[in-house]
Amino acid sequence: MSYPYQIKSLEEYKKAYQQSIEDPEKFWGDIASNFTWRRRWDKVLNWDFKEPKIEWFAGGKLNITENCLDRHLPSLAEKPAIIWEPNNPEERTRVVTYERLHKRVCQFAQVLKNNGVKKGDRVCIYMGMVPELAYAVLACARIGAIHSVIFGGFSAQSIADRLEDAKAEFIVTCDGAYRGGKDIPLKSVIDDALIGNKTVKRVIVYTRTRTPVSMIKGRDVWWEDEMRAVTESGEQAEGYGQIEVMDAEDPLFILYTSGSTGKPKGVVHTSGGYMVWTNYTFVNAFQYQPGQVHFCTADIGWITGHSYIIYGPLTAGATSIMFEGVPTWPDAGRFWDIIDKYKVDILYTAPTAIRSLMGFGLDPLKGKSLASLKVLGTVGEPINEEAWHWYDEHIGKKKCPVVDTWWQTETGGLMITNLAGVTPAVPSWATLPMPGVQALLVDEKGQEITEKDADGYYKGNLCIKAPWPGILRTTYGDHERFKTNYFSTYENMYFTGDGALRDDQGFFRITGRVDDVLNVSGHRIGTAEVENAINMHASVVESAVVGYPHDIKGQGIYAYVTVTGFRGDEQSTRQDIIQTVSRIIGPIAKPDKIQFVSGLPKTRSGKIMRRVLRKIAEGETSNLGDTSTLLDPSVVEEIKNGKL
Ligand code: 6R9
Repeated sequence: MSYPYQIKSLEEYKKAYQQSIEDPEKFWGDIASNFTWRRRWDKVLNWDFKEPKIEWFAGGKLNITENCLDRHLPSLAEKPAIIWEPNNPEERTRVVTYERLHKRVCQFAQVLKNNGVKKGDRVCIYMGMVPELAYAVLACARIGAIHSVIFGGFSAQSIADRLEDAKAEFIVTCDGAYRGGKDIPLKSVIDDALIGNKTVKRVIVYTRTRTPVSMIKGRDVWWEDEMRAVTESGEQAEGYGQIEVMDAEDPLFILYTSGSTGKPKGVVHTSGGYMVWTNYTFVNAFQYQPGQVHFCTADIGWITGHSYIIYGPLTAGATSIMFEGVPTWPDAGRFWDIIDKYKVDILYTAPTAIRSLMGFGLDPLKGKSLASLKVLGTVGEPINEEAWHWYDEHIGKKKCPVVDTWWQTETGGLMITNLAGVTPAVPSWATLPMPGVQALLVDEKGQEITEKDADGYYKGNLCIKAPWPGILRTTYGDHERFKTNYFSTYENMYFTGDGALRDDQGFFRITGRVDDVLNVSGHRIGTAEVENAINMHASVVESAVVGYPHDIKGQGIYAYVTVTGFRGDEQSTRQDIIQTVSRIIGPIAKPDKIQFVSGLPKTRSGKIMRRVLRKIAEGETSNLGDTSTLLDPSVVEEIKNGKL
């Protein structure tokens, strides 16, 4: 594999950026020509942010799995596509070559077909990090079914909501999953999610933990039986694992993510643009070289796993590590062991993981070489300088460029990042936009910021002026919501929800969300979602949730709650509320702090003044700003003085 579009110097970056803005159609058309298409596109880009409508490579026909698998077979058949590291380091690892991956994906594609899955059907995938998860994702893509992967930490209720929203008819799951010292009974969670569900026709269950499961006749089948049936029926059978030729703009997947209001929304990505974008950003930001081993520590349940464990690396013919476990089990040296074991070249992880590992000191690094590392990356949340330097010094030994990659579920791939060793790195700055990304900062009214603040930076809300190939195309089943969420705050711009600074060189530093979305350990959670879950508890009258700075998680969840009374004492009611949130959303959304209050600070029109609550949660009680519009300012005094 060679990547003629890999940028090799700052000059080349500047040139590529310029070209991508001046003539995006030529720029992206040239790059897309390096992929396998069944039919060339008629038009590289059609767009209108007002409608909004975005099409890349319209009229083009392809299948993304042909680009991930088939086209590599002549040269990379024996090369590892996926190296799987089990939760338990004593268990056998699995090396899946491109040839084997191709075969397994074709087989499972046939299994899906045998079970009635057709092009456009939604298949929900709720599995642990086993290679079969990657097979399932790619098999869906191969036959044109729309995959919707749900992270294993979400509750039955969250799954039920997503199944309903996507009107999914099929589920692929596991009996259970191993994560550190825990066994998670995935199938049993699915069973709970399916109570009352009328659309799901088939559940395919892969055996991982041998946890007892209840298999429902006519609905549930075993992965192993289905795969055996396919292989025994003769691999050469006509149509076996056959590719569905997709339109460039056919949906590839739905991935649910939290917004500032309501339930999570189903972000829709399509085939052609997403393929080009994940590949282009992978090859450029990490400066991937053929033969290198790439280790992205994310779960495939998040966009980072979709784009940088599966699609980006595989379209590039890379070797991608898939790790089933957690960084601190059996001990805090696990990542470092994996790096030495497989001679990992690129490590891509989250600031929260770095901070948590920093907390163990340098002992877990003793005896680890880490000499294979060439590039380090971070994603998911702003990285503080201390963590950046620790990563650079103790993991990269000051010889590996650190790329700080800012992007979102909605952007499909990296948006603002330095390119490893090619463009400058600045601790805690994401720095420069990728070619094709026209980022700008605006004020509340949508006017571009032209004046610097007292510190010498431009400061505002981060927007993007024109589409890049990986932009989301809609929110599933609700195009109006897509418009309201992303294109209505500011006219003719995609609004990211993030605030940022920019310096004179055009470098960006992302400061965090400016909307009601929290970022807890790199996971997006809407305050409204957590409030709704808290409010389900029988003793709760109302609640307000804000984020506060947390040493390891980046942000913690702080809930102000009014109750009708305590069942038992305060502490047991607190535990009950936490349990409720865990049931309704999942353990990742559990509040870190709950403060019981007699009332919430509301304006005369009934709006909760979150600004004030945020300040109190941050411990900044001296300057709460103007509270004169509050209905009852004494509430603020009480909350300020209240103990946790
Ligand atoms: C890929 C991913 C998106 C939100 C985004 C921003 C935050 C991501 C960041 C970062 C600062 C970085 N974020 N990367 N903030 N620096 N390098 O994380 O997608 O789960 O949708 O979250 O994460 O606030 O808006 P997603």
